[in-house]
Amino acid sequence: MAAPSRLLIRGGRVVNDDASQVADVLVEDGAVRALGRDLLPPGAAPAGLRVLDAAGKLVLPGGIDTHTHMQFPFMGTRSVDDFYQGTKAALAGGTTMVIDFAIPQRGSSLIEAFETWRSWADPKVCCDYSLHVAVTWWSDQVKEEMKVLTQDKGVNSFKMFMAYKDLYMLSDGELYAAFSQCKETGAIAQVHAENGDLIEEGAKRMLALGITGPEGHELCRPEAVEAEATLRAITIASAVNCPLYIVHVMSKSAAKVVADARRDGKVVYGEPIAASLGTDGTHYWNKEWHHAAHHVMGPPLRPDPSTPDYLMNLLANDDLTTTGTDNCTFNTCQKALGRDDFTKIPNGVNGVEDRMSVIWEKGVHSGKMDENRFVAVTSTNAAKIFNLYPRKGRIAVGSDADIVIWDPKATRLSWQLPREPPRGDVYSGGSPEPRELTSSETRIQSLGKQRN
Ligand code: DUC
Ligand code: ZN
Ligand code: ZN
Repeated sequence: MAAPSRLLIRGGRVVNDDASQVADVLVEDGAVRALGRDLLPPGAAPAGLRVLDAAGKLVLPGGIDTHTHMQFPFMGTRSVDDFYQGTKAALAGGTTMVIDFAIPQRGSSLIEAFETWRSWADPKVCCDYSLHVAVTWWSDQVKEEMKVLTQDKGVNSFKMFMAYKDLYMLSDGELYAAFSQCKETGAIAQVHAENGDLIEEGAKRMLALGITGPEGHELCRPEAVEAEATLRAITIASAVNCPLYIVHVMSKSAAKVVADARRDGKVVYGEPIAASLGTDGTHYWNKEWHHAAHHVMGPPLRPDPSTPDYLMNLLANDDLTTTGTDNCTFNTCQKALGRDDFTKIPNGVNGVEDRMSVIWEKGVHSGKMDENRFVAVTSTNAAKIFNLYPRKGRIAVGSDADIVIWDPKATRLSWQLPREPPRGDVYSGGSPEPRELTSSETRIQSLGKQRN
């Protein structure tokens, strides 16, 4: 039998969402076995024990990215971070678990979609993962499959789209039915909150005006389109007493709707993402088409430059609860599918590697939140909402050893997009060979310099 893997993380500051303490952490077979001062007496470490000195560092529960789309078949292509590359990027940034989405086509089985995503992820993932399942149509079969997924497959969250008309969008009646089934099964209901009908009309209007570039993507779906859907989803969920989780809160208007609802006593959670906390939608007006197109996602980043700061404030004061990324990366060739029509630009940005450092820089380093709130919004709150706590989201005896040693003084520079617009295949960082960009290379340039 192989010797058990033992690791002692010595002298770091262990940070949970509710308290911090200087302590050693002993890990055995992937779990925390002991936590306390001076677990190892002075002298040589016993054979088979690896010792890591964490003095001056923070020892954090691994980050949980609540929202990714690895190797997602979408808008005529497939997102370029697969479950290997994407989860490797996650680990590089301090995230030890991602929650991706199994998304069935209309009329297809939810269970089959779940199994398909598992067959893609299982052989490739480098970190822990779980799946939300999307409800993209409604029938008695869907209702039954939601029950089977929650009872037999460990699924505890379902996402409903209010946008992507004729592809994924549900009507209000279907939302009502799906929320009711979430309530019945004890799963948490999630929504992509944007008014799909208004987006379709707005896009036609922009194209008729001759606006074909990435700026048309934001202009056809302004903040009110997101805020309206957010309020409608909350109203419907409230009618069936169902807790609701709003994915990718991108605008001040939508965030205010969430904050007001919470003030009114509704059980609503809002999830801003690394991109909306780190940058804004002024990039859609960048002269360089590819620069602008790499920021296209749905819902869009907002041109109001005070948005990232505002969302971070609400994350700090608990109006917003968790953080994801919507990591759904497309390389420059893929983005070019929409060269002449913004509605064909594959929607998606990066962030899985950057989320923790963006929130550290703009949340903690800026003075808006302390280290404990940082842990809450990057890990613990997600673990609680998605039924993973306290195995995940906490460093305590018995918890999984998903541990990040975080140097609060370290800095890292973001990768810079090339000055010259890339043509055809992309050359990155002076590399002589054209190749697909990885998550970190497609990083949004404007996330800027980050301390982690
Ligand atoms: N938004 C994106 O930008 N990409 C994937 C799906 C979504 O809702
Ligand atoms: Zn979405
Ligand atoms: Zn998404």
